[in-house]
Amino acid sequence: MTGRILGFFSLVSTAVLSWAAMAQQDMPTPSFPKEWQLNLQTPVTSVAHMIYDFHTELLWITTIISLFVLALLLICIFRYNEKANPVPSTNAHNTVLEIAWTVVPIIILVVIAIPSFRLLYYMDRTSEAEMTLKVIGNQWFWTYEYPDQEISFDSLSLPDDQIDTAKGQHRLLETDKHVILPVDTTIRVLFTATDVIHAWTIPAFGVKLDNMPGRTNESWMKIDLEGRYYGQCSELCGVDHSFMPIVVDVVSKEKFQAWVAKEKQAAQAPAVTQLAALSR
Ligand SMILES: [Cu+2]
Repeated sequence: MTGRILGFFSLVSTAVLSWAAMAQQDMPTPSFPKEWQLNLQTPVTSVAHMIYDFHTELLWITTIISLFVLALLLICIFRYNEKANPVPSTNAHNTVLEIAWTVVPIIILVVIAIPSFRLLYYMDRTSEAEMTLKVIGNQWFWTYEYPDQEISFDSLSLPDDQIDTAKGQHRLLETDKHVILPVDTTIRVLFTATDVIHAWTIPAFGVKLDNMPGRTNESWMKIDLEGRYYGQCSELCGVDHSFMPIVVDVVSKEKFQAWVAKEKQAAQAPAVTQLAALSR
């Protein structure tokens, strides 16, 4: 009997392991940076899209201001140098001009501030989360908890000698266990830490928030596209700060449910196996 129980659970654990291996096989990486790429990583959440658009808007504003200042400088250099303009003007004040160069920058700042605050409040939190992911920073690895699904695990960086570039793996960006999340689902993300400040960051999701020991920060994401996404700890947290990569596999809702079921089974298996061993 004991042998049968053990056999059953070894079968289950083999199935779980092979499923885990399958889940970590090559997936599309829609947002991975390309060589010589300009601009931000391809956004895959509404927040990341809004950050991208806001960044583009700011780039236009700063480009126009820079060109305007450059034009003024060139006019000064060529039209008002000593040779071209031997008798300089003695004007010291111009009321209209002074009002203009005070009011115009205020208008520009307001034009920047309104969408900036709108975005800040939009990305702050969601009231309609379908699930929660809790991200805990440790020196120097991440712990993930899925409170609704009652799953938790640690995710550690893969050392260089375990990186298989033939499989499309990247040095300092791979982890032994991936975060699995469902596509098209509003996910509340809670951030905290056990020791020092870390920052969980996925550029493609537009998520970057400090994991503070002793408090919980909150954000959210709804990922539009299935695939594998990479991130890194973005708060200097100690000597192994650069060894805290993040890998998120975004899968269909069905695959996510299947993964949840397997994880729960895997979590229960060792306890039952121990019991079986005790009863021998
Ligand atoms: Cu860190």
